[in-house]
Amino acid sequence: MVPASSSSGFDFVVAANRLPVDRHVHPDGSVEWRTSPGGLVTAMESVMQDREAAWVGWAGFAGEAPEPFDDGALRLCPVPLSTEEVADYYEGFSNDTLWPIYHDVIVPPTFHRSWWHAYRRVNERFAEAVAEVAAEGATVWVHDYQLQLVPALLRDRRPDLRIGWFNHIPFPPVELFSQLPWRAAILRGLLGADFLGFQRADDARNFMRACRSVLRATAKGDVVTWAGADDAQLGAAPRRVRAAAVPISIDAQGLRELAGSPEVQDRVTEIRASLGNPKVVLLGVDRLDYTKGIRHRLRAIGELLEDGEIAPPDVVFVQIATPSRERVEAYRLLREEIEGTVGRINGDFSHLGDTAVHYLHQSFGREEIAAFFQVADVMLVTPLRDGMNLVAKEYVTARHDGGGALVLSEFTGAAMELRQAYMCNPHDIAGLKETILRAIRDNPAAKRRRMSALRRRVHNHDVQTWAGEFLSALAAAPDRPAKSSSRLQES
Ligand code: GDG
Repeated sequence: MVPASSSSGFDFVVAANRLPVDRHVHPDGSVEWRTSPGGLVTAMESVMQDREAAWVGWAGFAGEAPEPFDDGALRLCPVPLSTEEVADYYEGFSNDTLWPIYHDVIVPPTFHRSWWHAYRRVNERFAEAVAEVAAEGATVWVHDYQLQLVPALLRDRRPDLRIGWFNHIPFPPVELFSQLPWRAAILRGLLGADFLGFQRADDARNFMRACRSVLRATAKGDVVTWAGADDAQLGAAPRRVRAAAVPISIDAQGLRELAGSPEVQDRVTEIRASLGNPKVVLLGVDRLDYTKGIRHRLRAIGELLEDGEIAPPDVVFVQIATPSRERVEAYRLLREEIEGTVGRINGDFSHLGDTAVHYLHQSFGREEIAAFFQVADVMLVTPLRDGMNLVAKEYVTARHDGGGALVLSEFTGAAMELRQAYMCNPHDIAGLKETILRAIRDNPAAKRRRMSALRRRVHNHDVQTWAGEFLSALAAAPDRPAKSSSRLQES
């Protein structure tokens, strides 16, 4: 990457709800920004080389935003959110309206017009911030469901830009999407992009169907053509927008190196010993979210204990449930329910010194998670719906010793790629129980063959490949925007 300094703007701009850094305030009041661990930053690094790049996003706390600052070669541009906007745009519309609709309505979505107004206002602010820092003809990569209006709002301000959007979560079937009172506005927002990337081909197809049915647009192959007749934002000229699957992945090399480091290896031994050196460790690692199927998983584990198929101290289940969205009611209820279930299971099946279910409602460092993956003989990834699920990809990569087994829900994006996993339908508790037992009891050679194929797949399609594929698709998108002088006129 080259130093971010250009006064004429940046060639490459990322817009995401969050900046890739977290603020830490020390006891003496001094502030430190730490890069948040995660694949997105690594992916962006690989595509930002030799470009002047900026990242527009919320800094993670309400109130006034800090001035733009540099993190290495990257310019970070914080977008402010008020306390009310955090509640209405982020916790409300993003996480309590869109999130449930986009995840099969596992819990009922909440509709509030005031939340929608906040969502639109914040999207405008993001579009404004990107428009200010992007150089003439720059490439802009907008991320995720929190910013679906940004593509059109940005094109309106800056028709010279090449705009791509990637959806990290599923795109729902039109029958569910149509519940949204603001469905047309959201589609119009997205159609301001040149290229729309989705996790699965089914998500892209769902989007195309929604455009056809809600906007009466023409959708052929993977291109939507729409004149935007009733939309001032897009103008009258028909636009052609491509929508296709570009499945996300992980920083496989980084994780392999971390997993193999002596410190992590030491932790693997320590963790196994703390669990009483069981014969079989079953593991779940999820944000505590109703999409992740933790309740169904616990139900299956509880019944397997009851049937006497598994029992501590030989077989133990560890569930890491990272705290998430705790101010949203559905998440509070989920936590209560899960913790009640864990308590009941342990009450019934644990003995002094032999715990059946180890439940950890905590966040751990990356090293610790990499160690847990290697402790797990069977990894349980059982979401009811998940855009991709990076945990599945991380698990098979962290098991560089070739051991382990992955139980994977067919309702994850990862299931489209990780075909050699032990596939399950988490709604089918009897089937889930059988699959878990098969993953425990299958012969080791068969398990190793599966794991080796899974590891190869992730190795060949890592997060760097993903970012490269997305940007190539964006560069080749059907309608090259005309260079315009609008920005120069503005300044
Ligand atoms: C969204 C989509 C899509 C978890 N606990 C800890 C921890 N983690 C890490 C995992 C993994 C990440 O968080 C979770 O990623 P997922 O993909 O599983 O799920 P979402 O957070 O729902 O992400 C999803 C993803 O976006 C990317 O496009 O795959 O479908 O819902 O990396 O390892 N990391 C650390 N401590 C923890 O306690 N350090």
